[in-house]
Amino acid sequence: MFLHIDMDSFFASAEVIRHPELQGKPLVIGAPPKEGKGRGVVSTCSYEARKFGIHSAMPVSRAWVLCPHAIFLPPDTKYYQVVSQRIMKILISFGYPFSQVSIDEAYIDVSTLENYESAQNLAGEIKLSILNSEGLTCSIGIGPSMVTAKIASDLNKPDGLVIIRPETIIPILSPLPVRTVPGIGKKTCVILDGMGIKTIGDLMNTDVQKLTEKFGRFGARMSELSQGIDREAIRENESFRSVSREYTFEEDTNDKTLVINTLEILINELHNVIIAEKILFKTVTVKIRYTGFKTYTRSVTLNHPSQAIICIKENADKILADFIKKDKIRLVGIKLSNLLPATTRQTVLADFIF
Ligand code: TTP
Ligand code: MG
Repeated sequence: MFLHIDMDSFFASAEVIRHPELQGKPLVIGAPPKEGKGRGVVSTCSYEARKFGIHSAMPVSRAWVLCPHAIFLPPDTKYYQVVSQRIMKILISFGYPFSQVSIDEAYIDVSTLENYESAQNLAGEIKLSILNSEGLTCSIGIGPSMVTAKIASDLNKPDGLVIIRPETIIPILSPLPVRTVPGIGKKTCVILDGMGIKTIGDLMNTDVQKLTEKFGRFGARMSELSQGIDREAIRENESFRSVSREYTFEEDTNDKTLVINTLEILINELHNVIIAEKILFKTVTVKIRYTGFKTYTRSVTLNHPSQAIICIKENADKILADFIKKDKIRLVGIKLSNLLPATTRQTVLADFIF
């Protein structure tokens, strides 16, 4: 049994908290609209703005036409990350296996609870706790699998609480459009539509062989997901907090090239680990120990999780530049922390324009 927690209109609601005068107004977070000439997109918008047809990923120029009197604000991802971290801490504090999957959503595994009523009570407590401490509402879905919990959290937004029980999977999921299934994007939808598959019910009733012929392994996964079956288990964020490598030079050195090359080797090693373990990182830390054992560390935290080696290298080089001085270096180290499992959802997050 899983809970999926997703904050309501997250960036917009976070802005309302620090600008209470925006409460109840149509609020659009995104690139500057420039009186309709702006070329960027909408990150998100308040539910009041959604009434005008505005939604995430829409060109801001279109949002401007739909609701010129809306308040437009640029995203402040640093601030949203801080709020997000506080919310995730609240979720962790309930003590169940936990996995954050994007800036505003997480799963918790409540299989140890006796029944759906207990899960529902817990969800109520979580909602209250986030509301009391952050002033924000979220929507929670409860289901026998991660995919059902995720679908459920989206069914009654905002401030929703929806339970899908094993016996209600078919009646609840069947009428929903295939697009509702996490992982089924626009392109897949078009192909499915061409096969006459429009609803999750259609997908459930399609022979899995027909789907694998068209989509390969993903076809089989789609078929399972449509039945609410998800073999994914929570890979706990806490299971590893960081991965690191360090190297002590034979002789203390202030040879810049040697230090940079050594760090590069360590970075390559670490990168292999995170690829093999399918994890994303958000924080890069460089450690330097000088002759005499004086040790320094400095970190950079990214706005969103990454698996890119270039991200490690660029940040490490920047930090290192400050560390290479006249003093000789005894040890160099690199650490990646703030780790997340690389689930399918992350690829979606990485697509966001931050
Ligand atoms: P979502 O949870 O998808 O959206 P939301 O929280 O704004 O609204 P909802 O109530 O429907 O859950 O995404 C979380 C945040 O991620 C969102 O507040 C802004 C950001 N985001 C983007 O920047 N671009 C996007 O295209 C999407 C979908 C989200
Ligand atoms: Mg959300």
